[in-house]
Amino acid sequence: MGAAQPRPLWEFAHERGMSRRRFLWLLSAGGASAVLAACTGTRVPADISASTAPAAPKGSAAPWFKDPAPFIVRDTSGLEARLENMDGLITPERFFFVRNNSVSLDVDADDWSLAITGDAVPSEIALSYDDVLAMESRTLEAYLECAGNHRAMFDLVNGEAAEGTQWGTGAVGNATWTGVPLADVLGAAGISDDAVSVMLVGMDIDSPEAGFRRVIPLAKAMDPDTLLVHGMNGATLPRDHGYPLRALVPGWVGSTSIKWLRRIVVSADQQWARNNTSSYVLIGDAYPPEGRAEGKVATTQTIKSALALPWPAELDAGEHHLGGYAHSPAGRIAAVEWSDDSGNSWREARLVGPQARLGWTRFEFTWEAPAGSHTVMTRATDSAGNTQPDQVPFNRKGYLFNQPVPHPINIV
Ligand SMILES: Nc1nc2c(c(=O)[nH]1)N[C@H]1C(S)=C(S)[C@@H](COP(=O)(O)O)O[C@H]1N2
Ligand SMILES: [Mo]
Repeated sequence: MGAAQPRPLWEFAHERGMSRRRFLWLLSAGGASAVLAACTGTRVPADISASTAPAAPKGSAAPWFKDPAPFIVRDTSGLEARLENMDGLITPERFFFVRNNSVSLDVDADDWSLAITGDAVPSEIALSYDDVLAMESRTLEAYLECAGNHRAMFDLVNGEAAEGTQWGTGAVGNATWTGVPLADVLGAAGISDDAVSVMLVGMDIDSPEAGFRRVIPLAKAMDPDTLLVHGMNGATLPRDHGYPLRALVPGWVGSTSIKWLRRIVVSADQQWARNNTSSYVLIGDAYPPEGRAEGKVATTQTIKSALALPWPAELDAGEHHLGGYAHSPAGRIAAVEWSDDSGNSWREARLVGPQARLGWTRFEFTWEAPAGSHTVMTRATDSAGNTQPDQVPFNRKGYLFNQPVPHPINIV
């Protein structure tokens, strides 16, 4: 008699929470090894050479359906945008970065609901997709950035490597988002006067707490700009970005903008979860711990700027019009300066309008490129007076690096 039949791969993948559609896609793209890699969360090596990694490395599984070709594939959970693909202010969906802590989920909106619960919700409610769509929506332009954007610079610029996906400068995008203010949903549910914290919970079954989640204070939840988003850039929210419904918490680290939203828990107490105790926490000598967190909880983003160029860039000698993007959670960008002498002297770049209140800004300047190897740095200042600092104290998980980035440019 032969050996026992191996268990069908589909059965194994299904038990690990994989959808049939994704299973078939992985199988066709990378065979059984791709399916297994996705099931077991195997990581592929990071790729820092931004200009030559258009597709997923061989044998690795891309846990998304979006075409990875325009992106830098950092590992199986991240598609990093190439800012050089962009010229306008709105990032098209095909160029918008993806960051998944587990995998992109296939959610059937007809079979989905959003629960509003917690000890500060006297009578819990559930909203269907149609219920959400029937509420009044607003549209705003806002940038969305991963807390780990620029993480590779802790190593490349300061010589001290941080843990985690070694993002360059492309874990950020700027889109128009259409959604219902979270405040209206909380109003519809009816929350008690003693409510202080709101936890947003996603559907990811693979994440450590079964549901990727983040807590925000009531005031941020009631901010009219904090949305439950069902539309992106004028179309239905795509699956990789959280269909059918995601949170958008402008100005806060990207991990707060929970995708594939399932549950909102309102409490009269502060709530703690992995994403405000050990993850998305600045851990290091300069960051005293707060509450139950191991360090300082990462909440709002910091002011940053980056050139829209490959890393490293190669240009011909002569005059170039270089461009890039700057953004701050604290207000519009007031100025961007640039330097080609390691920050000894700075010149003013042009800001290309119009600037949305919560969006990013494009800047441009003309550079007469001499032959040889150079670095060009940019430094933004916002309307509140914040400027990118010369030095950011190290934190173990590499969040919120916002020193001016020395962008390598070879003139050939
Ligand atoms: N449910 C869920 N929401 C999530 C995540 C996730 O893994 N699961 N990743 C977060 C992180 S770390 C970031 S930076 C943003 C990225 O949003 P995007 O993939 O739409 O660009 O989504 C956030 N929301
Ligand atoms: Mo993130």
